[in-house]
Amino acid sequence: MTLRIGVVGTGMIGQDHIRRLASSVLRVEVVAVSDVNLEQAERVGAGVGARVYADGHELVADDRVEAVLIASPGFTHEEFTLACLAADKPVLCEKPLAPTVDACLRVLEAEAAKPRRLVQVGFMRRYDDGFRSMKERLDDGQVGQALLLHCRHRNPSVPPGFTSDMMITDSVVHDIDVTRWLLGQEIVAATVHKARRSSLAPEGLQDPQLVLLETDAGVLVDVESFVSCQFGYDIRYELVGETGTLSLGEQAGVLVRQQFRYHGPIPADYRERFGDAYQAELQEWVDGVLQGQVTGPSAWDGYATTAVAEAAVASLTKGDRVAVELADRPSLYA
Ligand code: NAD
Ligand code: ISE
Repeated sequence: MTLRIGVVGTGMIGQDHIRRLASSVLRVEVVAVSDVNLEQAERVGAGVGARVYADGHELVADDRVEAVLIASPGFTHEEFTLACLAADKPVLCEKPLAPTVDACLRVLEAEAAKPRRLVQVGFMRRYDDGFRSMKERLDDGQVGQALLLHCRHRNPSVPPGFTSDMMITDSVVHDIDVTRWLLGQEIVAATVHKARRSSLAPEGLQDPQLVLLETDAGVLVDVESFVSCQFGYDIRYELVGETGTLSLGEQAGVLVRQQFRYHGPIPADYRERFGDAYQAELQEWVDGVLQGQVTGPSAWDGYATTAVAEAAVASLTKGDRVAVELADRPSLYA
């Protein structure tokens, strides 16, 4: 069996997903691509023999397309996800599910009326071997109950136009999702502190920031968001439990010890660091859809993450602790 999918958005991550789907993900064929940048879509589509659409809605309506991957910018996610739901087609939507709480709630409402889940959100860290191992050990009781979680999220640089809010809505959303998934708890408040600004940060960017999250069980989570760190893409985690700690080790491949020194490579960006996680995310999504199931990060996870991110952005603006109020969880996401 082969799943025929369409991809909306042929930019940076869309091309990375399409290349992976065409080369190493099994039981899948990219039959259509879409982008408002038609020239780019035609070039990418030609590379995999896919039909090309300027309008993503035409791609969703194409009978050959059985499932959709959305890799266009966040502000387009609501309309394409709703179109997939209306057409009863499974959809893997890149993060965020939608940029505002209200937009996420509209998606939740549309999906909650269905007999089964169709929407998955692209929180790929849940598919990373290191993160999975941390969760297995925590759930296994190896370090007792979680008390604290330290997260470091460093990017060497960001594209022009990246804002201080995006350090939360584009980057820290991954740490918010990992926190909820790893601990199995909801986040009830966010406080953002502005650190001394790096002289190398793009003009106007408040970089770095320290985001403090509180969970409903009282676990405190600190997230360093630093997007102009210069030296590489650096993701670190340490969970402090009652009887021990769980640390995500270096992911750099081979560490060389030689002539009284040791050294190793640092990933350049998330495509390199999380390449295996994207592979597992796509393969598990394809296999699940072929079996009529969508089991990865849900629209509820997308909604809850956006709600926390919105609170954190409000805290960045106001300087205060901001509480997170979640809607009632529909039974589809029990
Ligand atoms: P990008 O700007 O490189 O690509 C987006 C593409 O979408 C562009 O080619 C643009 O022309 C196209 N587009 C814009 N409006 C469209 C529309 N209405 N219909 C079809 N195409 C449209 O951005 P990117 O970095 O590839 O990010 C895309 C999405 O993926 C974002 O939501 C981003 O947050 C997410 N992302 C996720 C990860 C991850 O690690 N999970 C990494 C990077 C990006
Ligand atoms: C980017 O959009 C991603 O999603 C990456 O995973 C994240 O690490 C990076 O900070 C974001 O800008």
